[in-house]
Amino acid sequence: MKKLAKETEIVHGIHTVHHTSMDLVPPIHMTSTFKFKSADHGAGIFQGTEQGYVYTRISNPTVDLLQEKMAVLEHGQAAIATSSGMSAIASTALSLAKPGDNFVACSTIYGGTFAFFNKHLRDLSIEPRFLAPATCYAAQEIEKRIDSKTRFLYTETPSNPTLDIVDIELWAAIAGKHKIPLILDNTFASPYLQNPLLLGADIVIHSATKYLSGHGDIIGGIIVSSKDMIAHIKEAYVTHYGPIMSPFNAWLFLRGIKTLALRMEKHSDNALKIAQWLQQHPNIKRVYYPGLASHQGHATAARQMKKFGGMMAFEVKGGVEAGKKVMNTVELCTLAVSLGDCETLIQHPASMTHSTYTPEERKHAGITDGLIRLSVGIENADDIIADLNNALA
Ligand code: LCS
Repeated sequence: MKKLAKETEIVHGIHTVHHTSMDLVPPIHMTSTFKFKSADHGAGIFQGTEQGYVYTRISNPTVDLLQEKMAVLEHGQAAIATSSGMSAIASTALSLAKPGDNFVACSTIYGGTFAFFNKHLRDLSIEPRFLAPATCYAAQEIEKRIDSKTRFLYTETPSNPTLDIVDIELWAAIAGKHKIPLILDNTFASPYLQNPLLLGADIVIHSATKYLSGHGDIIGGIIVSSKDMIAHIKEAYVTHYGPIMSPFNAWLFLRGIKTLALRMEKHSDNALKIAQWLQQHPNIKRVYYPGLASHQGHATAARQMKKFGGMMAFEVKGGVEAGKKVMNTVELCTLAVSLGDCETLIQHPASMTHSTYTPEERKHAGITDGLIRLSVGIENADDIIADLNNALA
């Protein structure tokens, strides 16, 4: 078949047929174990001389379909679906680094990821070497932190919560030069807006909880990479520690992904309109959105993303107290963490998603106390603007 457009792959994009009943939508294989035809057949599957399923912690047909779809959408060779975005990150990091090793990461990342790196990996004597946002653009600064014990580079773009943009090709070139993998958390962009593996990244991670689900009802994670890397992460971590996705959730993710293109178009168009409106509002101090020409990473984002996504942040004049008033006054925007849902969500990083940082660490990462993060939904943009306008007044 001729190469399919992204929207078509999002709807189709699976080549395996595991069933014979001709369903349009594949069934959910809710089974923990699978029958063997004979003792020899079972032994053959274990040895790899026969094809077949054994046990859902190892693999499951419904989860396989999601993994195959994500490998197609991210242009990788294989994927692993995990129980959460955090377990995707933990599985990847712990399969690559051992006590005594280190890795280099931007300091502006999801607060849960930062805490995992800064506390839990440190406790295991795996050292994170963090870069402040301005230094994430400087090859020299990144390379200065790499030595013979550096096992991977890690970054998000756009970043949570300040929407910093990292030049994926620059980071990939450095990773390639030092023969270490570049892990890229593509949660904010989704595979519809950005494909890091095509730009040289080695491993893509998603908190599937967000845009891949799109409906705010499930938690999950995805790792996409080469066949060899995926086999390594499975063998070194996932199969033995068991942070796998349930077949039921995999089925819901397959359902959510079908509308990814439509949703990302609407999220992006709404966000751009709202960012432009906020930027000219007299009570707004600063807007963080890569779609604005004033954003430091605008040109890079325009090069590596199809549109600029549904996430933004802003600061209100009057600091933390004025920001609190906005969050307590909005009616349509929902005060909640998470992101990527149909509903517009608003939250305060310093006291919520990024309260895992100390005030000094937040300063280093460029996360101000007055910053408010908005996950723009797919409602009518004018209704969201009217709600914000009322709250800002
Ligand atoms: N990566 C990014 C960029 C995230 O934003 C999150 C969660 C994760 C990984 C972890 O994924 P999870 O285990 O939650 O599926 N971000 C959240 C946020 O900003 N608010 O609530 C969760």
